[in-house]
Amino acid sequence: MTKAAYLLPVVAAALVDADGRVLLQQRPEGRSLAGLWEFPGGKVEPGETPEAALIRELEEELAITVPQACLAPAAFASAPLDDRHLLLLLYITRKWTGVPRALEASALRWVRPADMHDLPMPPADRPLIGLLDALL
Ligand code: DCM
Repeated sequence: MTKAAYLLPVVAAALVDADGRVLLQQRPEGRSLAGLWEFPGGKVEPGETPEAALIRELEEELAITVPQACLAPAAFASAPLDDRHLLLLLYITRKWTGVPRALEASALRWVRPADMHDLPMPPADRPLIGLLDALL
């Protein structure tokens, strides 16, 4: 019997600064995909809306507050992950409160989409670079 596909919903943010650069964070040692540069975000927990999950993740990971009205869904991509399939939904935001701090990541970096091609990124994040470049 074929195992049912198991989708893992993940949300992430492209935080865009006044110069059109986007915040990436480096996944820490000891976690899956360690060392790779990702759009900040994480899993949508059962019962959570994607927007609520993203607001929670951005507070937990970066200590910033993003008003829900400032989250614009922009693009999605998917990638196999172990025996599951990760579905990554990317939101663009240009407005938040607080200065991003790396509470969970090993480093933060502001990067133009055109320069992201040179960075190692998780498989679901990589296809979003071109879309982001076209949108910003
Ligand atoms: N993930 C990803 N790209 C992101 C954020 C997360 O591929 N921008 C993946 C990494 C993990 C899973 O989603 O496999 C859950 O993330 P976390 O470990 O941060 O909760």
